[in-house]
Amino acid sequence: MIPESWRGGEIAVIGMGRSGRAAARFLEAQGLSVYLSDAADSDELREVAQGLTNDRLTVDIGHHDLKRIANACAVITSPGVPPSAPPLRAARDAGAEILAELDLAAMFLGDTRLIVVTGTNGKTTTTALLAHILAASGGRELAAGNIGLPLIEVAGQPPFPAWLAVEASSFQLHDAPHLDPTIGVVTNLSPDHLDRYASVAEYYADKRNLFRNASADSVWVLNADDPAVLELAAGVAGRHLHWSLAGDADAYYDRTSSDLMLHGRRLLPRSDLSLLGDHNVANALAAALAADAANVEADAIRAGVSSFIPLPNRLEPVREIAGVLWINDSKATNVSSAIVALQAMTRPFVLIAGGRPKGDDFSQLNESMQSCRSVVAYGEAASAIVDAVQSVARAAAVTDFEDAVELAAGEARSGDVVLLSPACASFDQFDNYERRGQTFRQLVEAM
Ligand code: UMA
Repeated sequence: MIPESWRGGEIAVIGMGRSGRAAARFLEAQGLSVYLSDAADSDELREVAQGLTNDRLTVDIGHHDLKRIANACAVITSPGVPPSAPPLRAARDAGAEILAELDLAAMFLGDTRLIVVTGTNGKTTTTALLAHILAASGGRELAAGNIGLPLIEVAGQPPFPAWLAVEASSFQLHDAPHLDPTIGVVTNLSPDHLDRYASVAEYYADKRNLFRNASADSVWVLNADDPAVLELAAGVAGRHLHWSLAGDADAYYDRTSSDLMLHGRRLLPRSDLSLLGDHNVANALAAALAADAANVEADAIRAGVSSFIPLPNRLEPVREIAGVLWINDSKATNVSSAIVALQAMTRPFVLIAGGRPKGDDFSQLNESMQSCRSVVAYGEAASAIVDAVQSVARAAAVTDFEDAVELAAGEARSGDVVLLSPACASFDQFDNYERRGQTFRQLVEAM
């Protein structure tokens, strides 16, 4: 339902990425006046602006009209725009309502029950797996939010599904007062995005916004092995369910029989999972437990989990060449995510890491380097990575990504893995981590 006050003026949409474009289109289709702006300027943005502009939708690129934003009835923001950015500061100073694109969508999704997945790592795989399980129990496979499809696009295309898997980042949770998950999942917590947050506590505080509308009817699916997750959810209203890799819980991994267990019963053997690594067993337990809380039958959960294939860029096996398996984990844009990949290695490996550092401590990688043959570091973080790891592994620094791949090929021996798990953002040499993964895949395919 459109708030009446929104009809009296203009809605400002900040940022013209996927979220901003989709939000502007949605609002315009509701008959509202929209002012969309982006600080950046490029041929691509100009072209998109041309396609979007009409009587109700004005687009500015290359700058934000702060006065216009301050006078807006409401301001819809994109995840990549930090709260300290001038347009959001102007909106706040003027007392305008600021809502994340995700939150705007939540206002319009009718009776759809949301399963919202957040956490530092594993949330995309868990969300995709949940969507796959929901599809195995009938309906189309649909996952939205940080995973790539802006939630507002789903809100613009009724009929809505009964249940929907949504990945939410801390950025999206920052301005999400309407988001009210029927089921919420927290995969794990560790320091991340310290280029945007002044402290880890600030980052966790945004994650805690998942619980903002908690009530006795809410269900929270939590990682029992992660004290930070348990602390985050402590005292939150609703039913708390837990999964664990370490011991008994609502869903757990039985290491003796190698089975995934749900409410004390065998759900499926680990060998039925095509995902690599213990962290993916955790993701599967989380998704299974959330699906069970959404009343999905055990048979559909089993069918969904066992037919799920790894997502691109997340420990994605690309190709085996002369006994060397090349794995693309470009999604590992922070140290904790790269550690998870290192721990999943069952063969000696050559690690390719680097890109733009996000303030993480690279020496944390060292504890998981026992079977590392060598490290090839590239990009802006190259020398920092070499300095941090050279006490435990042979390490070399190069500038370009392509050179890193070539050097890694020379380092690896038959039986090894070459693992791209950068522990850094991609932005020094690529538009995003997907492009970095795609380039890796292409280079490996061309060998
Ligand atoms: N901008 C301004 N003014 C500013 C600052 C930025 O206009 O002061 C502009 C930028 O020029 C840019 C736009 O704002 O054009 C920001 O767009 P965006 O970064 O929010 O990009 P979207 O395409 O809308 O993508 C976002 C998420 N991006 C981020 O959170 C950085 C996508 O998550 C998400 O898939 C998409 O919405 C749909 O929901 C990506 C991501 O990297 C995958 N997420 C982070 C992560 O997973 O670690 C959180």
